[in-house]
Amino acid sequence: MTTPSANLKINGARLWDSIAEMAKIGPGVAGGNNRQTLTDEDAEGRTLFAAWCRHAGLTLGIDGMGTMFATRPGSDTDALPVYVGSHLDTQPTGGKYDGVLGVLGALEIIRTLNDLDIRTKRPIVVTNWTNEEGTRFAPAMLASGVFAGVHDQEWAYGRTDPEGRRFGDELQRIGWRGDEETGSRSMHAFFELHIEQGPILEAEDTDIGVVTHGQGLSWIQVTIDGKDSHTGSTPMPMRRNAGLGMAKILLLVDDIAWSHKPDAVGAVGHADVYPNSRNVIPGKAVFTVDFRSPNIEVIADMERRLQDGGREICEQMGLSVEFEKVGGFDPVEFDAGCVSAVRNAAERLGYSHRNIVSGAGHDACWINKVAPTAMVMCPCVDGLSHNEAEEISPEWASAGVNVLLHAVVETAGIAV
Ligand code: HGY
Ligand code: MN
Ligand code: MN
Repeated sequence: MTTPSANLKINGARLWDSIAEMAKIGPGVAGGNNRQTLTDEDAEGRTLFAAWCRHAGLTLGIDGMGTMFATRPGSDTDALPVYVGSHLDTQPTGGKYDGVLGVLGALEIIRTLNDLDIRTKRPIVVTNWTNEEGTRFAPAMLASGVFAGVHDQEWAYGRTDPEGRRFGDELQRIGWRGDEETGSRSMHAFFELHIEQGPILEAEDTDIGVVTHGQGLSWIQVTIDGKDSHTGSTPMPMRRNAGLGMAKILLLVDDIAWSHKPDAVGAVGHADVYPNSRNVIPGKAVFTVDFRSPNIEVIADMERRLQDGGREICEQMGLSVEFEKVGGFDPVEFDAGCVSAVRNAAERLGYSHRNIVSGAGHDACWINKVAPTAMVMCPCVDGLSHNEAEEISPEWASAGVNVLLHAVVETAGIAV
């Protein structure tokens, strides 16, 4: 390992300008972004990112899931590359930094090494993973999951959005379905910078989160069937109200999560009732439960109690209910060597730092299965994310990318 000197720093103004430029693509309605995966806006963002990569002298490769790999050669052409990146797709009411900071921060590393004419031994590959968010096509981290061998690519192609459009067709439509076999690349290591999306770092006035673990996640889609009928003329005892069944199960989800405080969390962010008419008792309800915990036994307990309690609720109400696991991954422990490279970088650069467990899922959680992986986190204002008001400071952004730069350069080695 080569230790870069503490005065090796990025161009923070250039990074901030690039983030602002990308934020113009797929604007939201309240200052954030709506650049959902495989939409025309996603395609526009990819085109801008690809142009920046070419301008930085990088060679672009695209795999069968549309993931973008932009390579800067190293002096040792046989050495496995160091990969660094995140995702450019956003939530429908997403912020400007979730994922984007990690991709454009990785590009800023290249721009900085170019400015200083520093050659690394290992190649460096800047990466934009397709469909990290999983909001249009469940599950989250879909492309990195196929890359890591967790999902089958044909299964992923068949995932549909709320309008019934297939992932594979939409990838073809926007022209970003690559020829490369997904998962055929080998990595020496993978690093991802991401905003914390929680309140800890800001509350503790800490610059850097050294991510040692990622909590596990379980997405369970619940389908309740009752009977559509008139909201006015149907006597209460005769109703089979799927919407009411959903409401009772939402309360059960909250109770289950609280019963495992302080670490477990649970919520329902997606819910549809049918026919969704003001004067029709819903005959059907479909919603997704999102359970998370750093402890795999706790996740299993929450899943079991959801099903047992949900069946009991629906039986009492004359409703039928089905549960389908539509996403999930076990708690993750990141690579000790890569985590040390992140911690050494923060120390060398004089940034305050602390170990942290990632509350959100990230592509790094899957890539950790196929390569030594670690993450860097920076604070975000009020810990707010998946909200258009998501905000970070230029200083936090630069600190995060400086640490990422040092961890990547230390791991890639400097050619003499
Ligand atoms: O759901 C997650 O944790 C990530 O933001 N996709
Ligand atoms: Mn993200
Ligand atoms: Mn996100």
